[in-house]
Amino acid sequence: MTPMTRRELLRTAGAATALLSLPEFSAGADEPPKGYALPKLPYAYDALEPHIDAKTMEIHYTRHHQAYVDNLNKALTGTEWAGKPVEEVLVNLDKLPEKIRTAVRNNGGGHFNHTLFWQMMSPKGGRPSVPFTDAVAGSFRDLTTMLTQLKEAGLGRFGSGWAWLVLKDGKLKVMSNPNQDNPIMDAAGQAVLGVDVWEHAYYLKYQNKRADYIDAFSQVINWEFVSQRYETLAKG
Ligand code: MN3
Repeated sequence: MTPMTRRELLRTAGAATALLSLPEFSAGADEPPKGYALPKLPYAYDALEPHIDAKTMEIHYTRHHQAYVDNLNKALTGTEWAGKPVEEVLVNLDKLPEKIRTAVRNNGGGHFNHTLFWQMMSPKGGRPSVPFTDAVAGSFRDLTTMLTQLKEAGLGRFGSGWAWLVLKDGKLKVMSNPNQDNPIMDAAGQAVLGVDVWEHAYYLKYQNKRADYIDAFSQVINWEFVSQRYETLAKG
């Protein structure tokens, strides 16, 4: 094998450096990166076993969530909305060009929902805070009743979607949305807790038994995160 000339070596090293420093989203050469990126998963793929299996977590995160991120970036590239906080984009869907509106609704919703969803679960979920417990008691009698309603909403969703615990005008309520819709899209409130009831979230382990999956989900809820989220949202 011919040893590399100094010139070749420099060229190769330069190419490698350029590749590494490539922004996650290719804007113009002088513009900062404007794209969305997959957030870091706050635990290992197998951390929620046996309730949520490692294979499902890995595929859900690296393929499904990644696809929402990639397609959102693709849809928004070259528009004034590229790089805006995803929440801001989702509450302004009616202002987006019509030809990208559906793609942004689906993929922006997918990115936003899953970013929340990963944080709403944890191997050590802690306990609901007193202010959150009181708010749940005010709207549902108790936590168990709220979780039962959340499960019913998830089971009642035909096809793919989400069941949510939502804060709207200081009150907590349960609702469900189709596809990757989030309550903020229709000004229905802010999601405090949510469960993904797309088959991709549970089929490998639970097959068609969505009820068993929702029960398992309720075992890994990150009550500390959910309580904090409630308290932050309640302050307005
Ligand atoms: Mn999903």
